[in-house]
Parts: sequence; C-alpha cells; structure tokens
Amino acid sequence: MFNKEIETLPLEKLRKLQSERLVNLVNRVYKQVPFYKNQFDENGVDISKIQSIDDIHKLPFTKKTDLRDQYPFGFLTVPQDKLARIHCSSGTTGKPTVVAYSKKDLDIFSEVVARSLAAGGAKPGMKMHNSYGYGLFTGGIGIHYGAEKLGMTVVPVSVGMTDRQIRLLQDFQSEVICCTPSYAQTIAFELEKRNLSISDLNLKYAILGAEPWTDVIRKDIEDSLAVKATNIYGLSEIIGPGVSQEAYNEQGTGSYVWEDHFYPEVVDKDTGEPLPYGEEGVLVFTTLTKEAMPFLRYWTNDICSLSYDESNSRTHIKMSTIKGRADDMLIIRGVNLFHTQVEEVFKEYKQLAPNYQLIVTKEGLSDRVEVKVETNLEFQQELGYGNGFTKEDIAKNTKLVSISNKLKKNIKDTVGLSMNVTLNCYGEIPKSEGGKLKRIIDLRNS
Ligand code: DLL
Repeated sequence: MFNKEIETLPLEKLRKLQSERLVNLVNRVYKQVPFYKNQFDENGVDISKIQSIDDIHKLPFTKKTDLRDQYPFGFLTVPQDKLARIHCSSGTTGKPTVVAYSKKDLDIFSEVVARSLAAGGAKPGMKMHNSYGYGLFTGGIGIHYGAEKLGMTVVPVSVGMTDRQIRLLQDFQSEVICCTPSYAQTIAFELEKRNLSISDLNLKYAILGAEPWTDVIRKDIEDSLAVKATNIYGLSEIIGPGVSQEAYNEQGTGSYVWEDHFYPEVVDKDTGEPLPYGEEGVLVFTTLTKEAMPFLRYWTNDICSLSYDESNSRTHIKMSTIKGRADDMLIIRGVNLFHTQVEEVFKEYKQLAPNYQLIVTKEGLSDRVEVKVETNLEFQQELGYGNGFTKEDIAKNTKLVSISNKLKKNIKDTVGLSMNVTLNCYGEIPKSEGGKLKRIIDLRNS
C-alpha cells in the first residue's frame, strides 16, 4: 500500500475526518463561490446545520450544465494566480468543461494516483509505459506524476503510433502499462499481427480505465498481454484518474474509492434520493479536500453501486464497475438497454473480439439497432481471411453467416430485443481520440 495509515484508517476515524472536511468545505464555498451561495439560499440550506458527513444529502447537486454556465472560472475559490494547472474537456458537444488545480490539489492528485497504481500491482523501481493521452486530457499527465510519486520510472509515450509503443515495450521491458482497455487491445492486436511473442515483453500489470469495460475484455487483455489487469476510474471534474482503483489481489470485487478525498454516494437517477449499498444508481462525488475548484455532490451520470466489506484489506468503500452512463442508457422500443448487456452475449463466442458498437437509428416509427462486432484474428486466419474480409465475403461464407445468425438469436433471447448484427474484421471499428472507444452511436435525433 502506498499510504497504509490512510488506506486502513478505522471507519470511525475516516467518518470524523470526512465530517471535518465537509463542514470546512461548505463554509468555504458558501463564502467564495456565488453559485453555491445562491444555490444554498434558494434551496433553504442552512450551513450551520451541516455538521457531519451524514448531513451531506441536505446539499444540492452540482451538474455538468452548471460547470458550463460558470465557464471558465465561476467555481474558483482561489485567485487565478494561485492556479498551478488547468485541464479541460475537448468541448466537442458545447463549451468545454474546465477544471483548475492549485499546487495542493496537484499533490493530492499525485497521492491518489500513487495509491491507485500501488493497489494495481505497481511498485517503486518498476517501469511504467504510460499510453494515456498527454495534454488537456487528465489521463496522461495525471498518471505520470502519480507514478513518479510512487517511485516508478515513467515512459511518457502517450497514445498512438502503436509501432513505436511496441518497440519501446520490447526495448525498455516495462512491467506496467497504463492505457484505455481498448488501446490495450489494439497493442495486443498489433503484436499478434507482427507475430511477436508476449515473452518478448516484460509486462506484468495493466492499469486500465477512462472508458467502461467488462470481464470479457479483461480476460482478452490478460490472455493476450500476459498481465494482471485492474480498473482505474476517475473524471476530470473530481480530479482525473485515481478517484478509485481495483486492487490486483481483489480483482472482480470493485474499486476502492479514496474517500478521505472524494466522498461517494449512489442516488436514484430520477429522484436523487440516496440508495443503500448494493443498489445501482447515479454516482455522485463531493471533493472533500480540493482547494481551487471544489464540487459538492457532483452528478457524474455514471451508473454503479457501492459496497462495503469488513474483510477487505482497506477500509475505504468499493464501487462496482461502471455499468454505463445514465445518458448512455438507451431506450429501445420502450426497453431500457445498456450496451454492456449486449457485450455479455459475446462471452459465448470464441470467434469474436470484444470490440463492438451499437448504432441506433429510426426505421419509420420504430427504433433499429445494428450491432457491429469484430471477429478475432485467429478465427479470420482459420477462415483464410487473415487480411480481413469484405461484405461480399461475409455473404458467401457459411461460417460467418451462421455466427451472425446465431448471435442475432442469442441477443434476442438474452436482452429481449431484436437487433441486426454486422460482422467486422479485427481492427475495423474506429477508436475515438485518446483511445476511448465509442460504444453507442445514437442517430435517432439527427
Ligand atoms: O477519463 C479520467 C481517467 C483517465 C480515468 C485515465 C481513468 C484513467 P474524463 O475524460 O473526464 O476523465 O472522463 C470521465 O470517463 O465519468 C466515466 O464515464 C468514464 N470513465 C473513466 N474511467 C472509467 C472506468 C477520465 N474505469 C468519464 N470505467 C467518467 C468506466 C470510466 N468508465
């Protein structure tokens, strides 16, 4: 553990620390952020009544639209000349979301990333191949400084130019790789294409996040890169990567939220009411220690559940994997659908690679879903399509036709919705910038 004292702090002490931090924060933002003063006054929030972390539900939520309305610096609680760094979203869907950090915030950022990397198996002295995008995205730089803080040697390669990545992985023999799960799959694919053996590399741990992924993808990456793969979660508004992390020796049981800094709640997506442990809802965070741009009850839109188990190695709470985003939940002909439900069906098929996209369109008054999914290289080679296949090839090949028909039926039986299935060759489905794969393209309103 990077910070054993805090990571194993007895619950009672953790709650006391959170309470002190919350009271301090509420008083600070009431005085310094006009947005919060107005919100408290309008909602009748009496700050003298916020005395412990159990009072947190009395506070209003902060939403992404509020950040856009306060663009760029409306949420600042320090003068601009005290800022040490500014990150922001790409702003492709409107004004970018700005997040600003003081020197103290950057220290906290490195601390939580160092804790996360250590929980994911990384150790001082190991080399870290960092393929998260560097720049305005918090992934690259955030992981970078956390790895240095842990005492690792960082290879700041960023995303893309996979040829060079593979050469550096071979030459430097890095033990840890950090990137999106979809980029880890791209690297594995390129290795296979070049007939390189994983024994040419020295990878042991992959710390993956920035997009939703499931156990199907985990298995694919662990098999193809010979690593232990763990989940790292975070979002720029809260700090960046390192809000939570799965421990490498507790895989599959959720990711520890570093709740001395980020207090999590899961709430009902329609009513905002807090939900008990184990129930799925929208994840909400309060940044208990952030100095420059703190947020109260920030509505992440990510869907998950929280769970606490006394036998865990750390006392901090765990969050489940992200099932999807509240705004990613599709309603298809009246039925709620997360893309991860379709992904579950792919588990049965050893011919498929877990790269897929759901394209939703309107056909008359009805919704139409097309599932694009890639076949894997091994299967393609078996069929004699090592270099890929065309639409015409699919129609002519009985094995390909049979798989897409079987898949269509399985999806209908499992998810309860009819969808069209299109097979794509490995590597054909485009990845978006920074290595994040867009799983849903909803064209119904365009
Ligand atoms: O993606 C920060 C990050 C960088 C996290 C590197 C992990 C590793 P944003 O670009 O602000 O920040 O995107 C945040 O990405 O609300 C989730 O919807 C999604 N997300 C991030 N990590 C995970 C994960 C970074 N492990 C948004 N699983 C979040 C599922 C994730 N979704």
